[in-house]
Amino acid sequence: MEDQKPGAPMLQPDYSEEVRVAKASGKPLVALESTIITHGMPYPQNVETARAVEAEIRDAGAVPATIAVLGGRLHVGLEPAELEQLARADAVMKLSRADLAACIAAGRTGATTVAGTMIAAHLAGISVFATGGIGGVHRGAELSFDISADLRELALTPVTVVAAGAKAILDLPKTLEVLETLGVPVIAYGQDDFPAFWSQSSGLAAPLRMDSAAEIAAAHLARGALGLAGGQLVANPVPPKAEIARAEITPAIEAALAEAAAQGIAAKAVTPFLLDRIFALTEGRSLAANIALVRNNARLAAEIAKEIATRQG
Ligand code: PSU
Ligand code: MN
Repeated sequence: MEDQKPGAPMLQPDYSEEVRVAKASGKPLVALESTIITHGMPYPQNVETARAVEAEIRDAGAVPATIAVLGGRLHVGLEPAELEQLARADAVMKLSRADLAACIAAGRTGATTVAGTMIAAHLAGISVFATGGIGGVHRGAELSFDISADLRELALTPVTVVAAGAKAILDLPKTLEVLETLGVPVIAYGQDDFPAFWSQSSGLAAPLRMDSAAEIAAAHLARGALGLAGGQLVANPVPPKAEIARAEITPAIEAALAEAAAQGIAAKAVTPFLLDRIFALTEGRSLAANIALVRNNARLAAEIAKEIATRQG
C-alpha cells in the first residue's frame, strides 16, 4: 500500500516563505487544492475565493499551503503573485495521481485535484486538507467506469480531507459504497446525514458522525497508530444561509448531464464541464454557495490541524 520505497530519494517541494517558516516552527498547516481554482471556478472569483480561503485558515491560527506544479516545480504554498498567475492561466494541466510525475518531468504547469493534493501534502508532512467537493462515482459508471481517482487516494494516503460531501452530479449512493469497500472512514460533521455539497443533506445516512475537531483529530491519529494506510473524509455541511435546496439545483444538474452526454464529454473533462454548466445554468447562485462552503471547510480543517498539532506536540 505504501508508495515510498525505502532509500529512494524523495522530491523536495518548493515551499512558500510562509509555509517554510510554519514548518520550521511546528505550526499547524492546512493544504489546499488548485484544480478548484483553474478548472472549478471562473476568473476572478477563483483567485478571490482562493485568497479568502487562505485568510480563513490564518484567522483560525493555522497556515494555508496551496499546492500546484509551476513550470515543473512542485509548490507547497503559493506566493500571492503565483496564485494570481495560476488563476489567470489557461491550458493548465489537471493533475491527479496519474499526471503529477509527468507534469513535473515535462516542466509544465498543472493544478492538483484532491488526489494530487493529498499526495503532495503527505510528501510535505501536512495531514489536513480542505476543499469544496471530492470527485466520486459518476452517474452511469456501470457503463462508463468513470470513478474519480480521489476515492482510491483516500484509501492510500494518510491525509484527512474536509469537503462538503460530493456533488449531486455524481451518484452519491455508489460513491459511499466505493468508499466503504476501500475502507475510507466517511465522517459527517455535526449531523447524521451525508451532505450533498450545495445542500446540507443528501438524504443518505453517513457511516460515521463526529461533533468536534478534537474527535476527528483523535481518529486521524488512531488510524496512524493502527498502521492503516489512507485518510479520512470529513463531510462538513454547507452553512444553512448559503444552502441551495435540492429541488432548485436538480434541473440544472439534469440539464448539464444531458449536455455532457450529447457532446460526448469524457474522462478528465467531465467534472470541469459539469461545474461550468451548472454555474451558468444557476446564474452564479451555485458559485456563491460553493465559495461559502469552501470557506467553512477551511475553518474546520484549521481546527482539526490545530488539534493534531497539540496532540503530537
Ligand atoms: N468537485 C467539486 N469541485 C471541484 C472538483 C470536484 O465540487 O473543483 C475537482 C477536484 O479537484 C476533484 C476533481 O479532485 O474535480 C475530480 O475530478 P475527477 O472527477 O476527474 O477525478
Ligand atoms: Mn473521472
